[in-house]
Amino acid sequence: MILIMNKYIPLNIEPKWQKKWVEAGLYAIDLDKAKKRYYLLVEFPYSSGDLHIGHWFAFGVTDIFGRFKRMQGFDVFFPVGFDAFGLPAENAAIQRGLHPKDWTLKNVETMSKQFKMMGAIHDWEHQVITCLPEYYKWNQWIFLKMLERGIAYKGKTLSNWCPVDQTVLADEQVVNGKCDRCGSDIEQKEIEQWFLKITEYADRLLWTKEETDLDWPRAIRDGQNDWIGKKEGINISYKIEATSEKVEVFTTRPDTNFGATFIALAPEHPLVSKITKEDQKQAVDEYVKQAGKKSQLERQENREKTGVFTGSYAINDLTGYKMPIWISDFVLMGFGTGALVGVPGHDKRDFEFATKFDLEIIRVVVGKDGDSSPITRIEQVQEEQGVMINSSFLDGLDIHEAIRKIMNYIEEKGYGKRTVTYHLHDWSISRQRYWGTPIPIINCPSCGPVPVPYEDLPVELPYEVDHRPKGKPPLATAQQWMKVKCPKCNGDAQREPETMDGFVDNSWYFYRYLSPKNPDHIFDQALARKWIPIDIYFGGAEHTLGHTMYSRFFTKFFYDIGLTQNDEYALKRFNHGVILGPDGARMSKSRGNVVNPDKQVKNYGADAVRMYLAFIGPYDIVAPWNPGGIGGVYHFLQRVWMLQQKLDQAATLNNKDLKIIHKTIKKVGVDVENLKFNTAIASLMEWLNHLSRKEKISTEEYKTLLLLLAPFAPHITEELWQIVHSLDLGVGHKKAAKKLNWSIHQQSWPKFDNKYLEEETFSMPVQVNGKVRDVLLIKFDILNNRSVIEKKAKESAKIKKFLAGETVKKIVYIPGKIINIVI
Ligand code: ANZ
Ligand code: ZN
Repeated sequence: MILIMNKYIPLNIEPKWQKKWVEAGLYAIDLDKAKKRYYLLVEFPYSSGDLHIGHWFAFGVTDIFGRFKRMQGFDVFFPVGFDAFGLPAENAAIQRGLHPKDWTLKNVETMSKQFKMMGAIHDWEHQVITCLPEYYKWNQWIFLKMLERGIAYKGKTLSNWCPVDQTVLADEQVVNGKCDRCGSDIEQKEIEQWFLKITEYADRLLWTKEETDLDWPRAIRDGQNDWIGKKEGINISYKIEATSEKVEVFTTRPDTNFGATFIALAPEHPLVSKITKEDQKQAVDEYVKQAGKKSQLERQENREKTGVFTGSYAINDLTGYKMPIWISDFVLMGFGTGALVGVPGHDKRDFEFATKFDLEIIRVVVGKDGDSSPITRIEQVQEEQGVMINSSFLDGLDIHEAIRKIMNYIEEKGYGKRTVTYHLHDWSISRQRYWGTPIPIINCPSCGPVPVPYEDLPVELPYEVDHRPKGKPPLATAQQWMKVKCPKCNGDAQREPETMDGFVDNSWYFYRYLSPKNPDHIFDQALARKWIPIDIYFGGAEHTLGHTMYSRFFTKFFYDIGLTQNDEYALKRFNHGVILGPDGARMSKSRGNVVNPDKQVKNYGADAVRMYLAFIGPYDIVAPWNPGGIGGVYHFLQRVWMLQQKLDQAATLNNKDLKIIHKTIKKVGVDVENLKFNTAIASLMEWLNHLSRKEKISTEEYKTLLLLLAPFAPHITEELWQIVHSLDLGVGHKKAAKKLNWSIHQQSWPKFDNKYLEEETFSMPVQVNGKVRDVLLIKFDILNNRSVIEKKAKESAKIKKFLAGETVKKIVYIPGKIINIVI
């Protein structure tokens, strides 16, 4: 026996291998020369301070996948970086007197150190830190490009305004109508801001059914489509009685117009002041004031309807009906025309409003249930389908047909015009903050806003500012910095003191990863051609609407200006789960439930922590952190370690051994490919149990075990690999170490041989109209489960192509032999 039995002590091996891997440049890849590219992206972390268990979950588990892909022969690019601008840095400045820059860069340093303890294949050479001028210069560059094309523009929008802090607040910063910082009542105020015209891309951002080349979760596609909220309808104008004014409403259901009984305006609607009658004025003013205290978000919540009558009426041209004009905060100024026509019989919100204020309810649609009685209960409100009644020339038509007919009629008569509206709004990027990208604009008293010339980029953030100014953004206090000459007239001018929303930074960082140091270009176009779209993008489900959609918008813009050749940036998106705090709530510093894994790493090793995180459940699991199970995984690794004792070159493999080897190779490979890490680990454990029962194990099976385990537990497997090799080669092992492929992480993923799996599976040809189009591996134990077999056959990607748009006439299945689908 040549083996020296060391105990498995992770701390003795993990730092050692991490160092050796870096020295050997084991994971460095040349993006330019790489042959089989695989771009693995995980949402980069915010530079918040410490790496917590959530980061390990996001990056450690995906590293398993990356390592697996490497072993399959891919050149895996797995970069890291930091989303480094943002409010917490500024709060640290305000609360603890630390400079946001110092605070952030210190955090980056700590987190990088912690990251490296994971033993991942991260490519640090391509790191990106968004708060550095070499990065944010390109935010400014993009802004100027967008400005040139009219995609960036200055406009006004109603915003939540805190009169005490003199600042705009995001919806999340408004709590019960009050500023979350100072507690004063907020107002809705028209504020000038810089916008990005994402609405110009609304149609292109819509996911269509035909998009089959992108593998994005249904929930994201639907979520984004809902958010874009494309609606085709018509704007109808109604005369206001006894005035020369008209009120224009947007409706998707003009078919119901014979049942229209009121008009409702948003409280901010410009007509309000014009048409309010004297005796209603006081009530209206008071209502408008109260509505101003609610954020737009709060107004959309389902609450009891409120409103005030203006005293004026509009005339419905179709019926001559005098519709009272009300104002109500459930009508949003930012949607349609800011006014709606109320049809209480066929819109639930209108019904609630009408019942509350005793307005008339007229039925104009009979639904599936055949109920044509007067509508008195909300359950009777038929919104989606039915046949028209009480509607003159529309009577008897299906509502969809009626919509077309009445739209034509209204357009012919000149009462209105077809239109498309979107729920999506242009993206306001102005922030009255310090720790962000300065907007590259110079405000000149004679020329107005003038773009900073490209050659003057970046506009760097000044270091010295007052972090708590009243009534102006912090940058406005940096007087030296503010003062500039106007690039147009050379007169005295001032810089734009506002900074960009942090979502600008993270909308395109994955392009910069390709060539983070390139001083002349936003990114290397040749590399982008090769590496974009990203192969797989992991991140949190909370980014359905913001980040993942903004990134699509930026990509489409890059495409339009000829920077890239793809107008989508990721082939596949996977929303990973969330590790909650031990108390079951989302981890957050303020709750004090953030778990830092350093202690566990110290006790059990990075390998055990990574593997445990992959083992706790499916990768989209949402579960509280419970370190209780790490010990079990550690014990598993310990047993793998101890198996050395049983190594025997004379050991032979019997049929049972071979079967479990090949079964496990296959199972682990399929599972990891499908991101089912937990079940992959379970089958490794099963195999280990088999091995533990044996008296001797062969080098071959031990090596295979190590290879399968290598992506999960890279350190222990490397150590054992070296030990096995020295056993293999006797005294010459030093020579082996010098050989090119010395590391286990340079080996290929083992291949399985179907021969050993034969008893469990058989190959079943799948025919379509008598021609073999695919061959499926079927387990013997489901041989007689006809419906499962049929389903499998129909779901095969190859077969689907032939079935698309066809009707299946019959399916002939001969168990254990063949299946034929007749179309
Ligand atoms: C008349 C009508 C009758 C409507 C009916 C619906 C059903 P959806 O419903 O999601 O497609 N609307 C228009 N402008 C609005 C605003 N500024 N704030 C709040 N609601 C507004 O959205 C379109 C409908 O939303 C429009 O169609 C309008 O109500 C309402 F049986 O008009 B409808
Ligand atoms: Zn000027």
